[in-house]
Amino acid sequence: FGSLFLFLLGFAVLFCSVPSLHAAEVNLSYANFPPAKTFPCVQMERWKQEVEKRTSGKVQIQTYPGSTLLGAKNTLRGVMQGQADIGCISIAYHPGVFPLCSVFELPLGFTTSTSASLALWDLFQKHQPQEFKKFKVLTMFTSAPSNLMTKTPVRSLGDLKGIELRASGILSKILDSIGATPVSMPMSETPEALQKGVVKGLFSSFDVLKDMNFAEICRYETVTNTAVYPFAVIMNKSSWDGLPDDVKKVMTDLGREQAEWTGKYMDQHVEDSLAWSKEKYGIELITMPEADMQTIKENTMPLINDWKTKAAETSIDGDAVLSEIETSRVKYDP
Ligand code: 3IO
Repeated sequence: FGSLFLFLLGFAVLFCSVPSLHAAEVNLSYANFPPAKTFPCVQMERWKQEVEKRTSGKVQIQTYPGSTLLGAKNTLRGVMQGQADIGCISIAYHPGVFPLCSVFELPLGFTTSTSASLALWDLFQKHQPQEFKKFKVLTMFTSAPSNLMTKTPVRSLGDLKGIELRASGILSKILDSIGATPVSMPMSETPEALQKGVVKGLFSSFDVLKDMNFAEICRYETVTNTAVYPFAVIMNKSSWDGLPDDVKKVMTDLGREQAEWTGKYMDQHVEDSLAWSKEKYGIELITMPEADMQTIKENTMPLINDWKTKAAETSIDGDAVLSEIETSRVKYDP
């Protein structure tokens, strides 16, 4: 009986200690606001897998999509305070907070997420702006160029007059400048606003037709290909400082690659989403008259000057920044 007891005891000790032998040295939480299927969460899972693989399991990352840990507007503060180690933010949800990187909410002429994401990453690397000084920035990327997704057809700017559309940040100002009535809110609040009729459509990239199932309610898609939404993946400073050097290196080396991976995923996914939406809901893709496209260009020009004026208040040379971005656009845009 004694030996049976010892055998069971030994078994219990072994059983309890084995999981801890395999536990990672570093455990990190990663908060994201939109649903798991959307591109910010797809890139989050890819980053998690790459980091876990490249650190041979030394690092384990627990991901929290769909605002299960922190929501769209409190991720910034939550990561600063350490409620999550890592968080994904949409820069447009924080007007005035990012005087440099908000430049990517302007209509700069990027035609893909890949080129805009790489240009944003380069800009950030070059300037290491004050606006992110409380964080370690792990990667950045953008949405694809924004378009109109609406319940009723928008065939010309006339059809846009006064209709309430969801956007955020400077993209809301773009809508205002072309006669729509912008309602600013995060992507994660948009399904309810569309459902209740608070908004009649939205201004974002076409990936969400599929990933948020907006094609069901917004059957008309008007191509404008204007500004993108910039994103940043931020890490709590003391969580970062506590990482072993080899882990820091893995994450640092991944920054640009992740920006490009996300851009490429997004550009392909926009195509997939449009094809899916046509097939499933018979959505109509609308092209604006050339004259209206010209009007959009002209009406949104003043927003560039508004940005420059704001940037100047924090000693940012807006003209220099815009010309660096233009150089990147020529280099990266297809
Ligand atoms: C976006 C945000 C969350 C999930 C999918 C998305 N596709 C494009 C965007 C950009 C956007 O509209 C936003 O609100 O940041």
